[in-house]
Formats: sequence, C-alpha cells, structure tokens
Amino acid sequence: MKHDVDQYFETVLGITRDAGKIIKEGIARTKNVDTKLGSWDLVTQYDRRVENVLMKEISKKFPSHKFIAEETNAEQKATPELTNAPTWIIDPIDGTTNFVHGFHLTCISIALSIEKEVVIGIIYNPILDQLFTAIKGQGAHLNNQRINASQVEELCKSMVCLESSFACIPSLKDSIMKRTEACVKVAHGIRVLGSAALALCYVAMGVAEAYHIDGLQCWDVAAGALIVREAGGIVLDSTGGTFDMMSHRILACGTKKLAEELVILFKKADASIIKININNG
Ligand code: 2AM
Ligand code: CA
Ligand code: CA
Ligand code: CA
Repeated sequence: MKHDVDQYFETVLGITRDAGKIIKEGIARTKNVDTKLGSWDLVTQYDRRVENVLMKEISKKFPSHKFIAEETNAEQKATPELTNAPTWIIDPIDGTTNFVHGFHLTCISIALSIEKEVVIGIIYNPILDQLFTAIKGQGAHLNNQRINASQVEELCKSMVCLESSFACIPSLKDSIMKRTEACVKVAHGIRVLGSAALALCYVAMGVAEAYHIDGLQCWDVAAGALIVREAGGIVLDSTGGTFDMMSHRILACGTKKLAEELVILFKKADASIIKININNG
C-alpha cells in the first residue's frame, strides 16, 4: 500500500496543536497526581485526557492505523509490540514531572512508524509554542525553520543532557550515578531537563551536544531520534551498537566522534561499578 506521509503529517500536526491547548490550560491548574512505578513516576488526568484526544482524532482520520501510547499501555500492563503496520507512537505529556510542578519543559511527542521505520516525528511544547518536526529524508525543523545538530567532537567542549529520575530504579542506579559523575568531570556542563523528547530536540538544534539515558520506552524517543538524525546528528544504542527504540538504550550526539568518546566513557564507568562490587565481596 502506498502511504501519503505528507498528508499524515499535516493532519496529525493539526491534531497535536489542538491537543497542546489542554496542556497549556492545565499547567497552572490543580492536578490529580497518581504514581505508577514509584513516587518519582507520575501521571495526571491531563496525560490521560491528551492521549485519549490524540487517539480518538487520529483514529477518525486513519481508522486502520495502530497505536502504541504510554498511558493506554500502562493500563493494559502490556509490553509494547511494534508491527509492520502504520503505528502512531504517542507520549501525551513528556515531562509529566515538569508539568506537575508548572515547569515549562513539557511536550507532546508523536511518531509514525511504517514497516518498523519511523517516518514522522512531531514534538510540541505548547507552553513555549515550540514545534519540532521531521519527516524522513526532509530534514528537521523548529517552527518551520531548519535546525542542525552541533559539530562539536570533544566531550570537554560539550553540553550533555542526562536524566535523574531513573536513579530511583535499583538495577539502573549505580550505572546512572557513575556515568553522570564521569560526564560531570569532563563536559562543559550537564543538564537534567526532565523531558527526554525535548532533550533530543535540543541535541537536534545544536544547543546540547549529547543526550543519554538507559531505561526509556519507545514513546519517549521515537520522534526525537528521527528529529536528531534529520538534523544531521547520530543516534546509537548506548553500548555503541545500532539504535533500536524498543531496546531502552539511547545515546544521541551531534557527531560520531563525540558518540564514540561517550561510549568508551560509559564502558569505563560501568566497569568501575563491577570492580567496587568485587572489592566489596
Ligand atoms: P514522562 O514524563 O513521559 O514520564 C524524565 O523523567 C524523562 O524520563 C521524561 O522524558 C520521562 O517521561 C521519562 N521517563 C520514562 N519513564 C519514566 C519513569 N518510569 N519515571 C520517570 N520518568 C520516566
Ligand atoms: Ca510517564
Ligand atoms: Ca516520556
Ligand atoms: Ca508521558
């Protein structure tokens, strides 16, 4: 079947902008905040409302398309499975903790996968009215202006975006702390923005050189990874291999050289944990 990707893009862009109004109106209001995996993993009535609106409106236009969406997935307690079918991968609010605190870095992230390849990425921050978009092969844009990833090749000249929330997960904690420490010692600076999707957009527009965290889901990274690549950046598995959005490991950089330096640094950081564990018996 032939797909009119440009038409899918235009249609879902309009739906996304409309859904953004819910976030813009909600950010200053009282929210009902529930937790999922733990006290750091939040969800509000707005996450569910935005997701429902997006799925309902997209289904009306494209009834045969499938969805992988964060809150629906959480309710079903399912492991997300990607098929060859056209599938909209939706994070209704990326940066829920920011949203709950009224902190302005929060967005909708939507990607379209066809034959397991992401061909559309849309990330919209309705508070700052920043719309990041990419269609495969057509470059990356912020509010219709072309954006490009940084050309910086050395970590000592880089701004690196990381995450802190996963440090609450015992299996990830040691590695996150050691990798963060290693970056702190070398990089120009590190930033923890609280939105994976927006951090990837900042790599795409060259204001950050790298973004990394292990533990994310496909809806956190599907759109952002395409936007980084279309901006000329590189997206890898954080072990240095091929990126797979279903694998929970991501390293996005402006340049290949910087990515290589970070992969080596992360390997050394992880090896130091194993040594500590051996020394502690
Ligand atoms: P979310 O806001 O959609 O949950 C910082 O918390 C970043 O990590 C956000 O992009 C957040 O997405 C993502 N993230 C993914 N899984 C998370 C979890 N279990 N707890 C907190 N943040 C999570
Ligand atoms: Ca969440
Ligand atoms: Ca998310
Ligand atoms: Ca979310």
